[in-house]
Amino acid sequence: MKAILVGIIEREDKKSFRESLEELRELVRAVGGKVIGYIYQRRNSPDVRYFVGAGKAKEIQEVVKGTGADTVVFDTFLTPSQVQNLEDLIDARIMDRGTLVLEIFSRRVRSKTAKLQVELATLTYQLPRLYGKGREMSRLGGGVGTRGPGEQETEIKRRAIKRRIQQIKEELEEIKRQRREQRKRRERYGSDLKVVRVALVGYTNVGKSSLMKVLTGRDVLSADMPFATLDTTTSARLLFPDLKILFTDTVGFIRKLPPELIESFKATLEEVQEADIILHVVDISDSSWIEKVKVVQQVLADLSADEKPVIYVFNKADKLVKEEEQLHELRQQFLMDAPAVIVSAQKGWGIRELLDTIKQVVQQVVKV
Ligand SMILES: Nc1nc2c(ncn2[C@@H]2O[C@H](COP(=O)(O)OP(=O)(O)OP(=O)(O)O)[C@@H](O)[C@H]2O)c(=O)[nH]1
Ligand SMILES: [Mg+2]
Repeated sequence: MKAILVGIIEREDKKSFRESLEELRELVRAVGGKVIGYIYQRRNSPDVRYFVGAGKAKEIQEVVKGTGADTVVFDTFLTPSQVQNLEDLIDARIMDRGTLVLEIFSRRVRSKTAKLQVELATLTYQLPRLYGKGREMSRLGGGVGTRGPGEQETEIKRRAIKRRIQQIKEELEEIKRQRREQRKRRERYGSDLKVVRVALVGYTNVGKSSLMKVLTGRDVLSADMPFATLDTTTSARLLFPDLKILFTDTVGFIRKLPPELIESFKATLEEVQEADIILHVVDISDSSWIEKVKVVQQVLADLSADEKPVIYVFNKADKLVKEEEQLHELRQQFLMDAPAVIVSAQKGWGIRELLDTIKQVVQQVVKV
């Protein structure tokens, strides 16, 4: 994939515009693509027809021709008609943040649940975009740009998709039910043993899985790329002789995540909704960590999990100081209106303090 990225600067918000495009570049890389150029436009609101202005859209077509780019990725969620208009004008595959994130997810999924969730998200995303010549379908299917057959066939496809969506929803409902059963069984085991559920949440690539490994010894995948984790893993650790903590590692969030995706991942994210305590993991070596914290807080609110007790875990401290003894020097910089601990999952720094903080919060949450 040779891609050109397109974004608009709304108002004077240059910083978030730049960060958003940089992130989009990482997402293109995650599907093995290469970014060969950027095109942007300042405007107060997106154009209804092309997202960018008509003149700019023509310019994109020129650049595509000149550079041999095969894909144009828009840093937004395009409407179905915008996709069609752009495809009519530009001789390349048109993608937006939604299709790109969905493509990453479809390439990464392994487990049955995650596969179903991604398929559901993809179909839900496709459905309203399936119209006219049915081109959208072949495009999203990653196939060759075959011009689709016609209205009638589109209608047949729509019905098939709807049926499949219904089927997946039922299967996911069944999986949810089984997970609930499992949770109950885990909790019942040993009646004098108290169980507290702690969910690790955070922006993608901040180190949730690395922390999970340090906290529970469970060998989960961690990697320097967006969305390494697509399924939840739960693992236990005894904190007091009679208190078991169930840690759950979850899917990372990202700004402008397709709503269809969050909706589809509800089976997985139910672990977050059911948690007693949230560990909100933050990468403090990232200069835009505050914006990312806000994104995560918003998703938690969408999941109705924003009222739960939170512990902020400021990770990757080893990128800011050389030794564990220097962690306290960072404290002034990273104050929150909730308990916060500075750690390095990679070096194992601050883990003792993190466990102590979890204990304290547990004592407030449940009577131990
Ligand atoms: N320097 C440093 N790197 C870290 C630390 N913790 C994690 N990393 C690195 O950060 C990258 C992402 O780590 P993961 O644990 O996969 O992050 P995640 O939050 O689970 O990411 P997703 O599952 O993709 O959302 C990996 O390359 C890790 O090695 C840390 O404390 N210090
Ligand atoms: Mg992970």
